[in-house]
This record gives sequence, structure tokens and C-alpha cells, in this order.
Amino acid sequence: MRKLGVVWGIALWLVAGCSGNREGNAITATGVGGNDGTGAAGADTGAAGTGAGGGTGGGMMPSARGCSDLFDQATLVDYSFDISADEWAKIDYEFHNRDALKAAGIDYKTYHPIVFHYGNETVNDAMVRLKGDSSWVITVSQDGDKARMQFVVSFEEVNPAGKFHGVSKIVLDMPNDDHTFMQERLGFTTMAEIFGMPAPCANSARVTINGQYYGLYVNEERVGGNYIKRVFPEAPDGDLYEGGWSPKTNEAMLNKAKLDAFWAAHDIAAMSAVVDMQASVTEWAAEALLNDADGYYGGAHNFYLYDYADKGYRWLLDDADATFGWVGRSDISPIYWWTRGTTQDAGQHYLIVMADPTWRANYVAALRQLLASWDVARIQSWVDAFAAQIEGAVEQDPHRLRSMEDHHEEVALMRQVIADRPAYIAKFLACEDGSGDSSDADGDGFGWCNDCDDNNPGVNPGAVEICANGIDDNCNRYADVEDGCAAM
Ligand SMILES: [Ca+2]
Ligand SMILES: [Ca+2]
Ligand SMILES: [Ca+2]
Ligand SMILES: [Ca+2]
Repeated sequence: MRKLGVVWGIALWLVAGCSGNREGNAITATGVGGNDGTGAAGADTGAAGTGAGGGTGGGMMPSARGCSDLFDQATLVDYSFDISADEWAKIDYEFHNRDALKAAGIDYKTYHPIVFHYGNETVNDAMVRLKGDSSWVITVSQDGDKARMQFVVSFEEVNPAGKFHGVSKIVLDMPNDDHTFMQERLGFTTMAEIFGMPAPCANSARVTINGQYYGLYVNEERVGGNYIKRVFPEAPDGDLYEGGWSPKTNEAMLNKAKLDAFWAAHDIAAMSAVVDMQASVTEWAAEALLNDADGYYGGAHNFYLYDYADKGYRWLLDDADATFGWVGRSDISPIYWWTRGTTQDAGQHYLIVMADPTWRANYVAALRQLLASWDVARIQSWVDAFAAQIEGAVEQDPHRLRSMEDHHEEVALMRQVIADRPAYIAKFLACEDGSGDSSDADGDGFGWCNDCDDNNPGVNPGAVEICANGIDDNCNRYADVEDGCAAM
């Protein structure tokens, strides 16, 4: 799949100082996009509340919500770097020798000095480093001379207080399997604008290096202390962990006992003692609706954990570049997503919730609540606007791997998932509450929405795990030895 393990990246920025100058290829809100396809989408989604979300009248583009103007959705940003031949050779060496450097214990994400340009502005003491994890390894191993570096640009390496348009770091993200060039942008935007939940600011940026166009990226805010101040101004001082382990705030005074209690939790009581349960299951439900194949809900991968004031830990979205994903499939169970053949693990805390009738019902209720705000036409209008905005930049991208025809097909598929995913979730919810098809094909007492295998009466969430049959009998993701059976 995509990123195996915790992913890096996403950048820091400051709330203050959003200077208003805009450079680059501004496009008008009315000049792009459109609501074509709305009728069909509305018919597909049924109870999904198409068009009820409002907000479309004020322009196609999403709102600013406190983001730096660098992330203005109406602008296709143009960044350029000047880097010396020596420094470029070093960064290129790191790029192609990541695993060897890592194995030798050598830092392979070092900062390199650049002169950074944006419009008529220049930053002489900026630095750039590579970013990525498995996406880095994959592009180097698969893409030959089209292998694409991903970057973090920092304005605070030389001057710790350095900022550019209120931002101390910029993340430039583009994995090799996103042929839409906008999955992460759309995932973050939908999370923030449709669900009103925390997500980094993001738009698209063309990056030019030493005068040559290098490629198109999702241009995004880094997650860190300044991000927390923007999204939780009422509770800005909590511990923030990437992947639930790696501290990003309060490094010197972390509540380690609380984090230990979090990882030691194996039941609802222990989990509830340190977790904001409602906020957390709502975040997972949002990922389920986003069809996120590489977040916490669908693979226990990319997430942040934030200790919110006196409410405890809550999950925060990270790395949305596999949203609207699952290779275009919309009929992924929002509970038993792994039954579609992934090898990804399910999260320890996720499984605690799904095994608990009360909190599992609360998760389903959160799906229902979020579905009511899903707005097919509005989200599709963003896809149309973003696609029109980046069309030329995609076409000219020297690191583009697929044809423009493929790109357009992927965008059309993304558009379709935006309509089909809520339709599937509506069907799932109608099974849950008995208002629609809640058939039980194998007659084991668990309808299809609550059965991880509705063609096998011996398999259901009420079953006991049978050892050595190679089957996850009790629908908890794991079979046999992985589910507590003694090794044979
Ligand atoms: Ca059944
Ligand atoms: Ca069954
Ligand atoms: Ca078994
Ligand atoms: Ca099992």
C-alpha cells in the first residue's frame, strides 16, 4: 500500500502575520468549476443531504479559515529555489541513498541552503530538506529519472524566529501514486470545510529549481505547535505526538505517564480515562467518509494525537494523500475495512471501540452526523476548480508519470468517489438502523453491515476465535496466533 508506518512532513506555521499580497496565477471564483453532474450525484447519494451544506454561493473556493495567504485556494502558487551545484549534489545523494544512509545511522534529511523566491520576494537564508518515508523509497525504486523529491522548506533554520508570510515551514507533498495531483489538498480541505474538523491548510504549488520547472506539489501547512494554536486557540498547550509516539510540542515536559496509560489501554474504561472518546470516534468516522486508505481508521498509520486541555487525547488527521482512495472503491466497510484485502493493521484503540457495543454505536452515530453535512456538489466543485487551476502545471510537470488522459481519468474517478462514498455509507447506516436492507445472508444473526463475512455463519463479531483455522472468526482483524492463540 502506501506509507507503511508513520509519515513525516506537514509543516509549521504561525497564525499571525497573514500579509495579503498574492502572487501567481490567480483565478477567479466564477471562472472555474461548475456544478455539472450535481443532479446525478444528488440522486445517487439519497440521504446524504446533497446541497444542504450551503456555502457554495459565495464562490467555488473554500474559505480562508485563518490560513496564511500562501495557502490561498484561488492561487496556484509559484515557488522557486536557487541551490548551488554542491548542495544539489548532496541532496541528490541523500535522495538516492536513503536506505544506505539510514542503515549507517546517518541523517538523510539534512537541511541545505537555498535562496527562495516567491513572486518578487526573496528569502536569502531559507533551507530545504527532503521529506517522505515509504513514498520516497517507492519513487526512487520505481520511477527512474522521473523520481520526484518531496521537500520541506524552512525559514527558521538560520533565524529561529524566521517566518515567511507567517509561516516557518512549508511542506511540499506529492506521492507517486496520486495521479490527480490533489488528493491531499482535497482531503484536508474537505475535512476542514465540510466537517469543520482540524486539518492543515493546503493548495497547490509549482516548484522551479535553478530556473527549471521541477514539478507540481500540494503546498501545505506543517503540523506542530503553531498549527495547534490555529485549530485549537482555546486549548493550545497540550502534548502533540506524531503517530502517538514522536513528540512535536512540549518536548521538555511531556506527560509520559499519560502516554504510557494510553498505550497500555486494552478496554474502554482504561481508554476513556485518557482519551476524548467522542472527538476521537468522530475523527475516525470522518476518515471513513473520506475513504482514507492510509490514515488511522483504515490502517493505524498516519495520525497525530493531541492532549486537549482536560478532555484527553484526540486523533488528528495526518497525511491525506490517500483520501478518496482505496483505488477508487467506495464500498469499503466503515467498520471492517480490512475485508477488502489489505494487509494493514487495525489500530489497538480502534479495535477496542469496535468491540464495545456502546462506543461502536457512537462511532456509527458519528458517521450519520457527518454524512448529513456531506455536500457532493460542493466537494465536486472544488475538484473542478482545482483541476482547472493545475491543468497546465500537470501537463508541463517533468516528473509526471502518466499521460494527461490518465490524469483526467483519475480526476473523474475522484469525482465519482465523492458521490459514491456517501451513497454507500447511507446504505450502511440504513442497515444499521433497520430502515433499509439489513439482510443477513449467512443467517448468523449479524446483518451484512455488522458481519465481517456475511457468507460464513461461523464468522461474526459474536463468535469465539478458533485457533489454527486460518480465519479471523470473531471479526477483530486478526486470526489465530495473531489473536492470542498459542503457536502450534
Ligand atoms: Ca451474517
Ligand atoms: Ca457471518
Ligand atoms: Ca481463527
Ligand atoms: Ca480474530
